[in-house]
Amino acid sequence: MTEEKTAPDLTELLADAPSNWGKWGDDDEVGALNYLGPEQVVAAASLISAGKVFTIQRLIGDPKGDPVWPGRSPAERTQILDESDWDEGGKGASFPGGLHYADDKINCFLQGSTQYDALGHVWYGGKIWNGYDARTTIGGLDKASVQPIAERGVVGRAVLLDMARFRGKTYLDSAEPFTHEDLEACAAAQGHEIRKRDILVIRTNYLQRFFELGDKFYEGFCEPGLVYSPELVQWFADMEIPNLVTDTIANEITFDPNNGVALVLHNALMRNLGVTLTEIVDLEELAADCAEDSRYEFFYAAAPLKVAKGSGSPVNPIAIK
Ligand code: UVW
Repeated sequence: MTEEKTAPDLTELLADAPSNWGKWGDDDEVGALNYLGPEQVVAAASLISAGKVFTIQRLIGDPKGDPVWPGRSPAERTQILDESDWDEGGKGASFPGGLHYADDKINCFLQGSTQYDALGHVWYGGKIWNGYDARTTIGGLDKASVQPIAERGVVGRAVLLDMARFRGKTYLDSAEPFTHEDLEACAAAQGHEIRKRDILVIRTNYLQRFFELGDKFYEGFCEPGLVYSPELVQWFADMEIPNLVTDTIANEITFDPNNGVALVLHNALMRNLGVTLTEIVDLEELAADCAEDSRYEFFYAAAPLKVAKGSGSPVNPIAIK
């Protein structure tokens, strides 16, 4: 993947963009998650009425394949011990009482499945979230790793914005853009509003194409998604959005159609505003249920794994209605 020759530098493009650096102190590592305090958690709990629970992680090690960012490889699960290890000459240890057990391990990118990105996962201009030096990432994230996000947990009111249904499509097209105004229009069509401090959960169903096309999915790779504009970034800042969750691999249009820059919003939202990003979720069952009961608001809880110095972590978020 190459940056277009004419693409401006992010330092130039985002020179006047809003920033939350320092807003929660010089030591902050969780950014806009600070918007989710006890008040938001208690209010979100009031959305639980039917007792319906949805887990929105994609399967790791799916026999049909795991969609990952180009250049990353899917998780590999290796069986270490199983019943055959207690056959004649096998490596299974003998335990008093006759215990046998299965063991396995996975070798995976921490961003290679449904995941939270650490705030220090992307940067430009030599600085990561909150102004920490990008050299603090060398050999592992000393600052703004996924660990503080995992220790805090993410709980709040979430709204599903079903952009695919809103546009009358099975899934959005490659490189199909949408804006914050489209999100508001989608919410209005669904019969609710987006409130301050809502966790935004956006459905494109784009990854269905991965399962339909196989490796061809990656030809001319450019996902659909939100597109950078100064107004969109200001809207996220004003709305105090803590967390953006999507069912695409990288949460935004891959290459900005206006300037060719890759992953502008990773930088404008995550690096600069501290908005946490959650990627590759599976929203199909939840979205079908929202369409059926016309309730697009729900209680959301997620805790990525506590990985020391990690730049991301797998997660299985839960939505409850
Ligand atoms: C990159 O940052 C390249 O990808 P992602 O956010 O999907 O981990």
